Amino acid sequence: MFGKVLIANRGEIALRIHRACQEMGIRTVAVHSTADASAMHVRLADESVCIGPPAARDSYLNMAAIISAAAITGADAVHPGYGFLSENANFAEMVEAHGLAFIGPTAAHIRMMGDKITAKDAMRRLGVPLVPGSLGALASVEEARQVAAEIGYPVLIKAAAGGGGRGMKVAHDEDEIEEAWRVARTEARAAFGNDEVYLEKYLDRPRHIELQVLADTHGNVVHFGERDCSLQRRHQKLVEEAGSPVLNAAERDALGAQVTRALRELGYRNAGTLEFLWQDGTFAFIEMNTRLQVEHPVTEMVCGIDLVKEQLRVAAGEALGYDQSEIRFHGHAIECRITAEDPETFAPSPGRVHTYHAPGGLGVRVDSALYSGYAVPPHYDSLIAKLVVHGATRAEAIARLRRSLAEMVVDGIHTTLPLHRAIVEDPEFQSGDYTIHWLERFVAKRLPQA
Ligand code: MV4
Repeated sequence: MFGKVLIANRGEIALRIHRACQEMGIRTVAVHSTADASAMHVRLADESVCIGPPAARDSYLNMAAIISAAAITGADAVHPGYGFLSENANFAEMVEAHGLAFIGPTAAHIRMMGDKITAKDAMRRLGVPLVPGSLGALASVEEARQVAAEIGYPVLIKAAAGGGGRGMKVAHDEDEIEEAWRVARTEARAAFGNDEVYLEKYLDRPRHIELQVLADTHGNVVHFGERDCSLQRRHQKLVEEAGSPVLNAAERDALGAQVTRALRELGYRNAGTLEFLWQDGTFAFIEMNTRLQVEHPVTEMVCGIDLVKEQLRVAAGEALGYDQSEIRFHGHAIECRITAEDPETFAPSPGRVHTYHAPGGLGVRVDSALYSGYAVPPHYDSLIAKLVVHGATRAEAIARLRRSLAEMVVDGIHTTLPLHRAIVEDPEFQSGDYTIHWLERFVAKRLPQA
């Protein structure tokens, strides 16, 4: 096992990784910007190195500074967390070129999945179901028109380098295809420096359901079930659940068997998540994330495993040591992402937290790097805490969530706690009957009428 791991991240996820390392007897190195000198991940790590000024591009995205910090401290592995450099294939390559282990997949697999066209092509060849659409990149607007005519409108033109909904345009009929093609390509070029686009049938009311997988370097691949991440606004997830309210055990097993077979054939390693759109009982693969995800705790709660420890073990070359039949799903878990934002306008609300009180009790977990007196810096993502609850049933998890949200206090800044309190009271949320569009409408209804 590794002796020392450098954590190339900040906030709650840096702390989350530190905790796993500490329990495994692994020393930790925190890296931080000048804005994060008094951050909790820096306080708790065994060692810390300042890697640059506040702007992420000069610190948490500064590959040379991070590799130097690893060399200076004698770390033997790097955990990238999520965001920042976690899906940067060049960084994974650089880490390994310096004799360090990258706690994640190979650079080749990061690169393959980073391009949505090569990702879909790989999954298609491996027999994973996809949304109907173009085979590969579109060469011209004529080709887009031809594929759209074959599969039927509405269609969606998407950027190969896409993500977060940028470079994505719907065409409802043939009259809209030229404009959608032009706008998608322009946005993709501006956002990603890559104007390759592809086309898919547009699903109008899907759920976003993703499957957590883990692979060792000995050919063993397992899945830890699905998460339903449909409750999002402008491509920011607010609430995630495990399992999905619409999936039963047989459907989970069937999807899991298909996906683990595919990833075994691909020679994938470490943790990964396959994203699907689900509509009317059918799954269609859209993208794969080659990192640990923000919402991984709901999976940990229902499976009783520590995904970060598993990542560390397989990165060190250990075999999984268990098979799919030994992974059991217990009860239901829900996560609320609490951000430092106005709960109505979503304007960022950085600043000093006067009082922080985390809820507790059976089945309650809070992943947060907050403390009373901490000043949330304005330079980074606004996530300040993940409140995760577990219950024997979805109804028990919801009751536990309601009382945990009532107990939690974050004073001094605006947070989305009031919005989460409203969501748990909603009968449609409670029924589990929602799509990716539900939260957008819920937020609009709450706003004072103009
Ligand atoms: C789609 C779709 C409908 N049909 N693809 C949005 C970002 C990217 N990850 C994929 N996205 C979508 N792809 C087809 N063929 C709807 C979305 C989508 C979405 C997907 C998941 C979660 C939230 C979403 C919000 C808006 C649109």
